[in-house]
Amino acid sequence: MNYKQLIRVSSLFVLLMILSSFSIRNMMSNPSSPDFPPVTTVLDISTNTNQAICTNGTVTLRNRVPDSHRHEWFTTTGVKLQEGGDYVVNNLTDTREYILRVYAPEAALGVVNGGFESGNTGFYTEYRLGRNNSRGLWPEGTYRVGRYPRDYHTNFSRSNPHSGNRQMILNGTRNAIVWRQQLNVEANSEYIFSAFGCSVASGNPARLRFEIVRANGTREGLGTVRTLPATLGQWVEFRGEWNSSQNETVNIQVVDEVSAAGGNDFAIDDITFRKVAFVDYRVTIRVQPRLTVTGDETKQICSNGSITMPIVGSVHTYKWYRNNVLINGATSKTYQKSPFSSADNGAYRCVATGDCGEINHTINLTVVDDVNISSTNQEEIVCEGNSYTYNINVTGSNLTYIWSKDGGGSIPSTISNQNFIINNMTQAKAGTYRCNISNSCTSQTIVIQITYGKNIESHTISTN
Ligand SMILES: [Ca+2]
Repeated sequence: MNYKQLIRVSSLFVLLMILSSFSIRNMMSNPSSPDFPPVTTVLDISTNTNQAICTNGTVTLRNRVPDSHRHEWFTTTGVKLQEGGDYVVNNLTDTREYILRVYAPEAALGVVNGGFESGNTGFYTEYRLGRNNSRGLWPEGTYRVGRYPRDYHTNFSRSNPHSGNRQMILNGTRNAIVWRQQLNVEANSEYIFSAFGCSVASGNPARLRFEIVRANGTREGLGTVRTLPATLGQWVEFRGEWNSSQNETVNIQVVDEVSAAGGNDFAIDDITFRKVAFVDYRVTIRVQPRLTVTGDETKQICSNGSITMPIVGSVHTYKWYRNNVLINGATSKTYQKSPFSSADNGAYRCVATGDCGEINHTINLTVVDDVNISSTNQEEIVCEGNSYTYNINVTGSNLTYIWSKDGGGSIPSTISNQNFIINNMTQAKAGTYRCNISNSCTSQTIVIQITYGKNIESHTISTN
């Protein structure tokens, strides 16, 4: 996979792992809530971006991009937070985005036959081409490209190429250019020069130096000069970084610094010179507030009302209790009964549990019962001087009575609340009386119609 392919694949699934570990403390407003143990969660951001990180929690951002050469952490405004390593975000307060900038080498840049699979071609060397036989590399300063070192020197190892079927095998000599190739580089770019080397005969392992020879002849070393391991056939990678300043043609080369004639026999393979590019990966840490609730409260509702847990935060489960008895089936933020009545008065405690804690809240509930007049409207003839009494049957909480009378005229002082009393009937007291009975929830009206009845005078009619 080259780096451009990697970018495409990576855009499909961000290869980031987040390790979050946070302990939940100081989150309970109600001391009766159980304490939560410290929680350690591994978040795979590609699949689980919504997993909770609680306020004041700690998250470790970890680079999980394969083949990354190095990486840096940035804010979204371009402020560098850290060079390399895991980035730890402590004491999270709000949802925020972070950028992981990953530098990785692109496909090999123009190096021809870096793995020597095409044979003895594509490169320059100051070594002489040895003969193609088992004594071909006898004198110092000779080389062959082939399968096994022993094919060209009876004292050399029969070790495999680093990859493929060919490697460059050398009988080392001091300060001669082992391998050189010319390449074009772009301005202000970062490159990685990499090659593999191993010893192929005992004694005086080669010490390889990697260099860039600039167009103006300046030599610039890459990485550190390294001595090959003494173990024959044990390949090690040499890797050096180089930053270009301008577009130019350079030579990249490998030089052996060891002058000894005995030993100093080695092989190289898989030479690459790759430009380093970066890709930004964005990750958002969503911070969930810890569950919070204000203190216990007293609440008055109507029969069709409901009570709601005034909680802030992400909750998974609710449990409701009335006077400490679990209410089966009450598992929502809001508890509603159809209808409520004053018989339901009591202390309602809700226990809410979420990603960021568990919390209690108690609502001391009073239900206002509906106004319900069971009496019917009345029509009555009351004779002058007589009395009339009617008591309205009504239920409901906190009732208010408002009497009115059609056609004007004052309402007798004997009429109050549910008691309709008329004494010593007169014409003026006749009329349609209405009583509106209400509370904070409902109201009803009853009508009492009083007609004046005049007494019939008795006369003696005489006839003659
Ligand atoms: Ca090879």
